[in-house]
Amino acid sequence: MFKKILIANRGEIALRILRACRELGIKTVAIHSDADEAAMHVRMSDESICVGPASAQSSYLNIPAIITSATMSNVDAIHPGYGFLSENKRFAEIIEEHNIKFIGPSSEHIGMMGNKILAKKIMIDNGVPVVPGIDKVNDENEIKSFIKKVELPVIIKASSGGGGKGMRVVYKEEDLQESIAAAKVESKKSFNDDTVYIEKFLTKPKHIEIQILSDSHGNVVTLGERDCSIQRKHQKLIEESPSNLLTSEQRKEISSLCQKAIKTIGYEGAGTIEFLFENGKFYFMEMNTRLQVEHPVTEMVTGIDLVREQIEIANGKKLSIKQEDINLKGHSIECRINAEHPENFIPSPGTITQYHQPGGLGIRVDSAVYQGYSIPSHYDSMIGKLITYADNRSECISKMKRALEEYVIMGINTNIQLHQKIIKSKEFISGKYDINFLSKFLQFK
Ligand code: MV4
Repeated sequence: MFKKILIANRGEIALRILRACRELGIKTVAIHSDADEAAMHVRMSDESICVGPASAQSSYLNIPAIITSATMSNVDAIHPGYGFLSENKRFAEIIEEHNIKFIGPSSEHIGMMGNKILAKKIMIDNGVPVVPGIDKVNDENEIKSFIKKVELPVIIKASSGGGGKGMRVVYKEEDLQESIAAAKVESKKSFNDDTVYIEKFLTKPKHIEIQILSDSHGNVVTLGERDCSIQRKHQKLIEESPSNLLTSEQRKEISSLCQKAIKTIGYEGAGTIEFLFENGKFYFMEMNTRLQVEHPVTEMVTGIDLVREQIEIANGKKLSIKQEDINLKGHSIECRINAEHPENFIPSPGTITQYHQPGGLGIRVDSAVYQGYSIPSHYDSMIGKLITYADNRSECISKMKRALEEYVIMGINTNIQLHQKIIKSKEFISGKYDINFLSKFLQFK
């Protein structure tokens, strides 16, 4: 087994990885910025190294400083967490070149899925359903006949995109060329690549994603789905597993298609296959090649420690879990706790003057904050995740209600009150919400 791992991240996910390392008897090296000297991930690690000034660009994204830290501290592997460098092909490549194990897929697989047109082609070739679309945007006649077939609206997406950048929805045929041009400019600016493609725009889909684990020996398991439809400006707010709108047949069918595709491409590690789900049908959107923020809800309903599995897979171990042993049991919901105003969403850095986190059966808090901690202004506003688990969905919601009431965070604004309102809404309680729910809810509340 690895003796020492460098954690190239901060906040709750750095702690999550650190905890898995402890349980496996692996030493940890934390990296941090000037602004994170007092951060919990630094305090809890075996060693820590300052990699640069406060800005993410000069610290958590500073590849030379991170590689130097890894070499100097003699680690066997690097875990990138999520965000920052976790889906950076070049970072994975450089780590590979230094004979350090990147805990994640190969740089080739990161690059493959980073190219959304290529990712879609691979899924089509493997029988995974995708949104109808075309990847040539310079032939106006071809686009016109595509629109005739699928009908407006259509959406233009950046091939290097993700998270909504470089996207344009087209409702009228006369707006087409202008929208393509605008999407190209934005995409060039954001990703230095102006390749775009067109898809039929689904107006009321859910965002449902399938978690997979794949070892280096060709064994692939799927771990059910997460419904991540409650989001604002492409930031997820609440996620749950399973989705009460999926039948076990639908789950089995999409899972086995994902399993087959992942097996064929020889992918290694944890991964998530994202779908839009509308009128009972799945449409592949993109694949994430990292551990995701919302992984705990899958852990709760499967009983599988995803970070432990990632580390063991990276170490060359065969998956010990068989598909037939994976049974989704009970229900889990995650609320992302952000340091931001609950109504205007303005970030709220500052010192936490009082802190009490909820506890009890079926409550999990993944957070790196503590009483007296000062939230720096330089990074993401997510300061923790409140996860509840119960036998069924309605008990899980009751538990979440209770846990949110118990949570005390003073000195800063948080979105706890917003969560309380959402989980009381009839749309959330029914489970029949789609990706448009939150913006409508915020408008009419
Ligand atoms: C779509 C779509 C509707 N139809 N594609 C948003 C981010 C990027 N990953 C893809 N996105 C979308 N693609 C088609 N063909 C709607 C969205 C979308 C969305 C998807 C999931 C969760 C939230 C969303 C919010 C706005 C738009």
